[in-house]
Amino acid sequence: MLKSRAAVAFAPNEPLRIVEVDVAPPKAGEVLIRIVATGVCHTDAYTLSGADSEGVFPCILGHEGGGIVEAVGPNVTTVKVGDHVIPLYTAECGECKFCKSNKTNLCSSVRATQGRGLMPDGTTRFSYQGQPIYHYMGCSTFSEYTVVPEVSVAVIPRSAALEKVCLLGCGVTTGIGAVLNTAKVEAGSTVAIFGLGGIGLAAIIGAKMAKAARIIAVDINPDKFETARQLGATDFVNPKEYDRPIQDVIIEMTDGGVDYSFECVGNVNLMRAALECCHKGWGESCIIGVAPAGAEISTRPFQLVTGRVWRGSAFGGVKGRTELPGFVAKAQSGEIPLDTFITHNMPLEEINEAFDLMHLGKSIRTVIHF
Ligand code: NAD
Ligand code: AHE
Ligand code: ZN
Repeated sequence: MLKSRAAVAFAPNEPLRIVEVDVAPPKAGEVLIRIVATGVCHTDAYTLSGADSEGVFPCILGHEGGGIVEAVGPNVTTVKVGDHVIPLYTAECGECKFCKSNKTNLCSSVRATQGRGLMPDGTTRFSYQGQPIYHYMGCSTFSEYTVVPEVSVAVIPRSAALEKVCLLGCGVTTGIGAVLNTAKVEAGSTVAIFGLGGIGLAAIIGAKMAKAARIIAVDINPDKFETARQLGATDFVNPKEYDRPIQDVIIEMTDGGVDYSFECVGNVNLMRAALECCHKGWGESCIIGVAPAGAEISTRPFQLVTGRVWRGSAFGGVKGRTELPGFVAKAQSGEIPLDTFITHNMPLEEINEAFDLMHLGKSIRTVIHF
């Protein structure tokens, strides 16, 4: 057993507690990673809030990490000790029906046990005072040491700064990928992005990469607009400044609606607005935000009958083991400006402050250093 400092979520809605947990060695097909740094994503806060139907406690949250392989279990062939890696919450086995379809990145190899906070053999590698601690999203990056399946590891070049490229483990890749991989935005398009946190700002980068002509940034926190502008947004809309539905405002601004919209908040009313601000005949809306368990989306079917398309994106449609090295290269060349996202850096001991800053709308991403 290895001792590891970890921020443990003992119960929903309680601050994380920094304790020393025990980490069992990796079993067959598993990899032990020393996490160097991790981002804090809104999905961690969502699960901590108790709204996640897959939330199991006590657990070690975190899914936006970068680290170095410390040990590998039997039969591991594609990852070795010393490799620099990003853990993946969307595995890539290359062999399941999903991986082989070439239509989705949603690998099924470890997803069922992952959703129950377990390793593929149905047990946990973490324990505290002899009691099991659950894994989270197959990553649990809020621990100095974590164990993940081999299929959930993307190997990246050693030259990449782990305390920056950790953000490619979720937020930045998700936003960019949703635009480029899922929606496949074309040059000249008009795009609306709802929510300007880590995901929405990354979607702006994606829209810029796709050469969108107009990028409309929507947020109720006007402090987010300056960063959005730096990244390439051309128009800024604060729904609080209008007393009519925001979809009507955007339709008016765009001579009938946008070509593409992205919901990056997790609010079902906003998802409806994002769909309904799309242009008749061809506008497509992509849901990225995660809504609470039990929430449902609605619109008039007529919206779809008249040509709008509603779709969703998980991890930006990105197959992590294959595609993350390309994202890392773009970050290293400056095409993906990760520094713009890192508003705060802090040690693990202060991680609850990272959640506070997120809830107050004062951070884009806090990077936690071990
Ligand atoms: P964040 O908290 O950093 O940003 C959310 C932004 O939305 C904030 O700027 C906030 O001011 C804004 N906002 C809140 N209510 C709004 C409203 N009514 N209208 C307009 N803007 C509003 O969060 P994040 O880390 O960027 O994550 C965003 C969402 O994406 C979350 O739901 C998260 O769980 C989800 N997510 C999904 C995936 C995926 O693969 N599908 C990946 C990562 C995150
Ligand atoms: N457990 C949640 C599902 C939440 C969800 O949709 N997660 C996204 C990633 S969010 C990352 O910040 C995702 O990838 N979904 C696809 C998948 O396989 O989980 C719930 O609501 O039950
Ligand atoms: Zn995330």
